[in-house]
Amino acid sequence: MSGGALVGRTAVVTGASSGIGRAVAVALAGEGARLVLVARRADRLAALAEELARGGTEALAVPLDVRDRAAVAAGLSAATLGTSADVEVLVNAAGLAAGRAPLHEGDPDDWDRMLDTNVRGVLSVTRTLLPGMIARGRGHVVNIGSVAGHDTYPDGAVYCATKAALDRITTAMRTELLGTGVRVSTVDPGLVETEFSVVRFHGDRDRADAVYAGLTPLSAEDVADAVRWTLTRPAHVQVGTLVLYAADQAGSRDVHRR
Ligand code: NDP
Ligand code: 8X3
Repeated sequence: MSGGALVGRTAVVTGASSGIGRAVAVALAGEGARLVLVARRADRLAALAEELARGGTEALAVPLDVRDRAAVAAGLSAATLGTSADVEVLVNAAGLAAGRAPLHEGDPDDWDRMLDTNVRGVLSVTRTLLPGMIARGRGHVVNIGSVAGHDTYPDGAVYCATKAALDRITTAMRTELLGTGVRVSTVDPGLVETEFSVVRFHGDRDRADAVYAGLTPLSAEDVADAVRWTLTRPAHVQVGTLVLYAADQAGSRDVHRR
Protein backbone atom coordinates (compact mmCIF):
# COMPACT_ATOMS: atom_id res chain seq x y z
CA MET A 1 0.00 0.00 0.00
CA SER A 2 1.81 3.17 -1.10
CA GLY A 3 -0.58 6.15 -0.77
CA GLY A 4 -3.56 7.40 1.23
CA ALA A 5 -4.36 9.69 4.13
CA LEU A 6 -3.91 6.99 6.80
CA VAL A 7 -0.61 5.47 5.72
CA GLY A 8 1.12 3.81 8.65
CA ARG A 9 -1.78 4.51 11.06
CA THR A 10 -3.30 1.61 12.98
CA ALA A 11 -7.09 1.36 12.86
CA VAL A 12 -9.17 -1.00 15.00
CA VAL A 13 -12.53 -1.79 13.41
CA THR A 14 -15.10 -3.74 15.41
CA GLY A 15 -17.86 -5.55 13.55
CA ALA A 16 -15.35 -6.23 10.76
CA SER A 17 -16.81 -9.64 9.87
CA SER A 18 -19.86 -8.19 8.11
CA GLY A 19 -21.68 -5.19 6.68
CA ILE A 20 -20.59 -1.71 7.67
CA GLY A 21 -17.55 -2.74 9.74
CA ARG A 22 -16.20 -4.93 6.95
CA ALA A 23 -16.70 -2.17 4.37
CA VAL A 24 -15.00 0.33 6.70
CA ALA A 25 -11.99 -1.97 7.05
CA VAL A 26 -11.68 -2.23 3.27
CA ALA A 27 -12.06 1.55 2.85
CA LEU A 28 -9.43 2.32 5.49
CA ALA A 29 -7.06 -0.20 3.91
CA GLY A 30 -7.52 1.84 0.74
CA GLU A 31 -6.23 4.86 2.68
CA GLY A 32 -3.13 2.94 3.73
CA ALA A 33 -4.13 2.09 7.32
CA ARG A 34 -2.88 -0.98 9.17
CA LEU A 35 -5.99 -2.88 10.30
CA VAL A 36 -6.99 -4.70 13.46
CA LEU A 37 -10.19 -6.62 12.72
CA VAL A 38 -12.55 -7.44 15.59
CA ALA A 39 -15.74 -9.57 15.69
CA ARG A 40 -16.73 -13.02 16.92
CA ARG A 41 -16.58 -14.99 13.66
CA ALA A 42 -12.89 -15.88 13.42
CA ASP A 43 -13.18 -17.52 9.98
CA ARG A 44 -14.58 -14.38 8.39
CA LEU A 45 -11.96 -12.16 10.02
CA ALA A 46 -9.17 -14.47 8.85
CA ALA A 47 -10.54 -14.42 5.28
CA LEU A 48 -10.72 -10.61 5.30
CA ALA A 49 -7.21 -10.31 6.76
CA GLU A 50 -5.92 -12.55 3.97
CA GLU A 51 -7.78 -10.54 1.33
CA LEU A 52 -6.35 -7.28 2.68
CA ALA A 53 -2.84 -8.77 2.91
CA ARG A 54 -3.05 -9.74 -0.77
CA GLY A 55 -3.66 -6.03 -1.48
CA GLY A 56 -0.59 -5.07 0.56
CA THR A 57 -2.35 -4.16 3.84
CA GLU A 58 -1.07 -5.39 7.18
CA ALA A 59 -4.15 -6.79 8.96
CA LEU A 60 -4.49 -8.62 12.24
CA ALA A 61 -7.62 -10.64 13.04
CA VAL A 62 -8.64 -10.49 16.71
CA PRO A 63 -11.72 -12.66 17.24
CA LEU A 64 -13.58 -11.72 20.41
CA ASP A 65 -16.99 -10.95 21.83
CA VAL A 66 -17.21 -7.25 22.75
CA ARG A 67 -19.60 -8.20 25.58
CA ASP A 68 -16.78 -10.07 27.32
CA ARG A 69 -14.83 -7.40 29.18
CA ALA A 70 -11.86 -9.65 29.97
CA ALA A 71 -11.65 -10.82 26.35
CA VAL A 72 -11.67 -7.21 25.13
CA ALA A 73 -8.91 -6.20 27.54
CA ALA A 74 -6.76 -9.20 26.58
CA GLY A 75 -7.49 -9.12 22.84
CA LEU A 76 -6.74 -5.42 22.50
CA SER A 77 -3.79 -5.32 24.91
CA ALA A 78 -0.42 -4.05 23.73
CA ALA A 79 0.95 -7.59 24.18
CA THR A 80 -1.59 -9.05 21.74
CA LEU A 81 -1.48 -6.22 19.23
CA GLY A 82 2.32 -6.13 19.08
CA THR A 83 3.42 -3.88 16.20
CA SER A 84 -0.19 -2.69 15.86
CA ALA A 85 -0.43 -1.45 19.47
CA ASP A 86 -0.12 2.24 18.52
CA VAL A 87 -3.83 2.44 17.71
CA GLU A 88 -4.80 5.82 16.28
CA VAL A 89 -8.23 5.08 14.88
CA LEU A 90 -11.11 3.17 16.46
CA VAL A 91 -14.32 2.52 14.58
CA ASN A 92 -17.00 1.01 16.82
CA ALA A 93 -19.27 -0.75 14.33
CA ALA A 94 -20.05 -3.97 16.22
CA GLY A 95 -23.71 -3.85 17.10
CA LEU A 96 -27.11 -5.27 16.46
CA ALA A 97 -30.85 -5.09 16.85
CA ALA A 98 -32.51 -8.18 18.29
CA GLY A 99 -36.24 -8.57 17.76
CA ARG A 100 -38.89 -6.01 16.95
CA ALA A 101 -41.76 -5.91 19.40
CA PRO A 102 -43.58 -3.53 21.72
CA LEU A 103 -41.92 -3.33 25.11
CA HIS A 104 -44.76 -5.22 26.81
CA GLU A 105 -44.17 -8.19 24.50
CA GLY A 106 -40.38 -7.91 24.24
CA ASP A 107 -37.88 -10.64 25.07
CA PRO A 108 -35.54 -9.56 27.89
CA ASP A 109 -32.78 -11.74 26.41
CA ASP A 110 -32.97 -9.64 23.24
CA TRP A 111 -32.76 -6.48 25.34
CA ASP A 112 -29.66 -7.78 27.10
CA ARG A 113 -27.94 -8.62 23.80
CA MET A 114 -28.56 -5.10 22.48
CA LEU A 115 -27.59 -3.27 25.66
CA ASP A 116 -24.53 -5.46 26.25
CA THR A 117 -23.26 -5.17 22.67
CA ASN A 118 -24.26 -1.67 21.55
CA VAL A 119 -23.56 0.14 24.81
CA ARG A 120 -21.38 -1.92 27.17
CA GLY A 121 -19.35 -3.38 24.28
CA VAL A 122 -18.54 0.07 22.91
CA LEU A 123 -17.61 1.24 26.41
CA SER A 124 -15.24 -1.70 27.00
CA VAL A 125 -13.46 -1.41 23.66
CA THR A 126 -13.16 2.35 23.95
CA ARG A 127 -12.01 2.20 27.57
CA THR A 128 -9.25 -0.21 26.53
CA LEU A 129 -7.89 1.81 23.61
CA LEU A 130 -8.46 5.45 24.57
CA PRO A 131 -5.71 5.84 27.20
CA GLY A 132 -3.06 4.98 24.58
CA MET A 133 -4.46 7.56 22.16
CA ILE A 134 -4.44 10.21 24.88
CA ALA A 135 -0.87 9.33 25.90
CA ARG A 136 0.28 9.59 22.26
CA GLY A 137 -1.66 12.84 21.79
CA ARG A 138 -3.52 11.71 18.68
CA GLY A 139 -6.48 9.57 17.88
CA HIS A 140 -9.95 9.43 16.39
CA VAL A 141 -12.93 7.41 17.60
CA VAL A 142 -15.83 6.98 15.20
CA ASN A 143 -18.96 5.40 16.60
CA ILE A 144 -21.58 3.95 14.29
CA GLY A 145 -24.81 5.28 15.72
CA SER A 146 -28.12 5.34 13.91
CA VAL A 147 -30.99 7.59 12.98
CA ALA A 148 -32.74 5.39 15.57
CA GLY A 149 -30.75 7.30 18.19
CA HIS A 150 -32.38 10.55 17.12
CA ASP A 151 -35.84 9.43 16.21
CA THR A 152 -37.74 6.56 17.84
CA TYR A 153 -40.09 4.11 16.13
CA PRO A 154 -42.67 1.68 17.51
CA ASP A 155 -41.43 -1.79 18.47
CA GLY A 156 -37.85 -0.56 18.61
CA ALA A 157 -37.63 1.04 22.05
CA VAL A 158 -34.55 -0.79 23.30
CA TYR A 159 -32.58 -0.59 20.05
CA CYS A 160 -33.40 3.13 19.80
CA ALA A 161 -32.37 3.56 23.44
CA THR A 162 -28.98 1.93 22.82
CA LYS A 163 -28.27 4.27 19.93
CA ALA A 164 -29.48 7.31 21.90
CA ALA A 165 -27.13 6.23 24.71
CA LEU A 166 -24.29 5.98 22.20
CA ASP A 167 -25.04 9.50 21.03
CA ARG A 168 -24.81 10.81 24.61
CA ILE A 169 -21.60 8.86 25.21
CA THR A 170 -20.07 10.29 22.02
CA THR A 171 -21.01 13.85 22.92
CA ALA A 172 -19.73 13.56 26.49
CA MET A 173 -16.46 11.99 25.31
CA ARG A 174 -15.89 14.91 22.96
CA THR A 175 -16.01 17.32 25.89
CA GLU A 176 -13.79 15.08 28.04
CA LEU A 177 -11.19 14.82 25.29
CA LEU A 178 -10.95 18.52 24.44
CA GLY A 179 -7.30 19.46 24.09
CA THR A 180 -5.99 15.88 24.05
CA GLY A 181 -5.59 15.55 20.29
CA VAL A 182 -8.23 12.83 20.21
CA ARG A 183 -11.29 13.47 18.06
CA VAL A 184 -14.69 11.80 18.49
CA SER A 185 -17.33 11.49 15.79
CA THR A 186 -20.52 9.58 15.17
CA VAL A 187 -21.77 8.42 11.79
CA ASP A 188 -25.49 7.74 12.04
CA PRO A 189 -27.05 5.92 9.07
CA GLY A 190 -30.65 5.16 8.24
CA LEU A 191 -31.57 1.95 6.41
CA VAL A 192 -28.49 0.03 5.23
CA GLU A 193 -28.89 -3.39 3.62
CA THR A 194 -26.48 -5.69 5.48
CA GLU A 195 -27.03 -8.74 7.69
CA PHE A 196 -28.57 -6.35 10.24
CA SER A 197 -32.22 -7.30 9.60
CA VAL A 198 -31.51 -11.03 9.24
CA VAL A 199 -29.91 -10.84 12.69
CA ARG A 200 -32.75 -8.72 14.05
CA PHE A 201 -35.38 -11.20 12.89
CA HIS A 202 -33.38 -14.19 14.15
CA GLY A 203 -32.65 -15.54 10.66
CA ASP A 204 -36.06 -14.88 9.04
CA ARG A 205 -34.81 -13.74 5.62
CA ASP A 206 -38.27 -12.94 4.19
CA ARG A 207 -38.98 -10.59 7.07
CA ALA A 208 -35.53 -9.07 6.64
CA ASP A 209 -35.98 -8.54 2.90
CA ALA A 210 -39.31 -6.80 3.52
CA VAL A 211 -37.47 -4.03 5.40
CA TYR A 212 -35.81 -2.92 2.15
CA ALA A 213 -38.64 -3.78 -0.28
CA GLY A 214 -39.59 -1.07 -2.77
CA LEU A 215 -36.80 1.34 -1.86
CA THR A 216 -33.11 1.77 -2.52
CA PRO A 217 -31.35 1.49 0.84
CA LEU A 218 -27.84 2.64 1.64
CA SER A 219 -25.08 0.10 1.10
CA ALA A 220 -22.38 -0.72 3.64
CA GLU A 221 -19.95 0.95 1.22
CA ASP A 222 -21.97 4.20 1.32
CA VAL A 223 -21.54 4.29 5.10
CA ALA A 224 -17.87 3.30 4.87
CA ASP A 225 -17.30 6.21 2.52
CA ALA A 226 -18.76 8.59 5.13
CA VAL A 227 -16.50 7.05 7.80
CA ARG A 228 -13.48 7.31 5.51
CA TRP A 229 -14.32 11.00 4.86
CA THR A 230 -14.75 11.63 8.60
CA LEU A 231 -11.34 10.10 9.32
CA THR A 232 -9.45 11.87 6.56
CA ARG A 233 -10.30 15.51 7.40
CA PRO A 234 -7.33 17.67 8.42
CA ALA A 235 -6.26 17.31 12.08
CA HIS A 236 -7.94 20.60 13.10
CA VAL A 237 -11.35 19.46 11.78
CA GLN A 238 -13.65 17.31 13.94
CA VAL A 239 -16.83 15.89 12.46
CA GLY A 240 -19.51 15.82 15.18
CA THR A 241 -22.57 13.93 14.01
CA LEU A 242 -22.91 12.81 10.41
CA VAL A 243 -26.43 11.59 9.64
CA LEU A 244 -26.72 9.61 6.42
CA TYR A 245 -30.07 8.77 4.83
CA ALA A 246 -30.99 6.93 1.67
CA ALA A 247 -32.76 9.30 -0.71
CA ASP A 248 -35.88 7.20 -0.04
CA GLN A 249 -35.79 7.93 3.70
CA ALA A 250 -36.37 11.12 5.69
CA GLY A 251 -36.61 9.79 9.26
CA SER A 252 -36.99 6.53 11.15
CA ARG A 253 -40.67 6.29 10.14
CA ASP A 254 -40.59 8.28 6.88
CA VAL A 255 -39.74 5.93 4.05
CA HIS A 256 -40.81 6.10 0.41
CA ARG A 257 -41.59 2.72 -1.17
CA ARG A 258 -42.46 2.33 -4.83
P1 NDP B 1 -24.18 -6.68 10.37
O1 NDP B 1 -25.06 -7.66 11.09
O2 NDP B 1 -23.90 -6.91 8.93
O3 NDP B 1 -22.79 -6.54 11.14
C1 NDP B 1 -22.74 -6.48 12.54
C2 NDP B 1 -21.32 -6.71 12.99
O4 NDP B 1 -21.25 -6.61 14.41
C3 NDP B 1 -20.80 -8.08 12.61
O5 NDP B 1 -19.47 -7.96 12.17
C4 NDP B 1 -20.86 -8.86 13.91
O6 NDP B 1 -19.83 -9.84 13.93
C5 NDP B 1 -20.53 -7.74 14.90
N1 NDP B 1 -20.97 -8.08 16.24
C6 NDP B 1 -22.24 -8.25 16.69
N2 NDP B 1 -22.24 -8.63 17.97
C7 NDP B 1 -20.94 -8.69 18.35
C8 NDP B 1 -20.29 -9.03 19.56
N3 NDP B 1 -20.99 -9.39 20.65
N4 NDP B 1 -18.93 -9.00 19.59
C9 NDP B 1 -18.23 -8.64 18.50
N5 NDP B 1 -18.78 -8.30 17.32
C10 NDP B 1 -20.12 -8.34 17.25
O7 NDP B 1 -24.88 -5.27 10.58
P2 NDP B 1 -24.42 -3.78 10.18
O8 NDP B 1 -23.12 -3.79 9.49
O9 NDP B 1 -25.57 -3.15 9.52
O10 NDP B 1 -24.28 -3.15 11.61
C11 NDP B 1 -23.11 -2.46 12.04
C12 NDP B 1 -23.50 -1.32 12.95
O11 NDP B 1 -24.27 -0.38 12.21
C13 NDP B 1 -24.36 -1.72 14.15
O12 NDP B 1 -23.92 -1.00 15.27
C14 NDP B 1 -25.76 -1.26 13.75
O13 NDP B 1 -26.54 -0.95 14.88
C15 NDP B 1 -25.41 -0.02 12.96
N6 NDP B 1 -26.43 0.45 12.05
C16 NDP B 1 -26.94 -0.39 11.08
C17 NDP B 1 -27.91 0.08 10.22
C18 NDP B 1 -28.56 -0.78 9.20
O14 NDP B 1 -29.64 -0.43 8.71
N7 NDP B 1 -27.95 -1.88 8.80
C19 NDP B 1 -28.36 1.47 10.28
C20 NDP B 1 -27.76 2.25 11.32
C21 NDP B 1 -26.82 1.74 12.15
P3 NDP B 1 -19.94 -11.30 14.55
O15 NDP B 1 -21.35 -11.76 14.40
O16 NDP B 1 -18.95 -12.07 13.73
O17 NDP B 1 -19.51 -11.13 15.96
C1 8X3 C 1 -30.72 0.69 11.91
C2 8X3 C 1 -31.73 1.48 11.20
O1 8X3 C 1 -34.19 2.07 11.15
O2 8X3 C 1 -33.62 -0.28 11.20
O3 8X3 C 1 -30.09 1.45 12.90
O4 8X3 C 1 -33.36 1.10 13.17
S1 8X3 C 1 -33.30 1.06 11.72
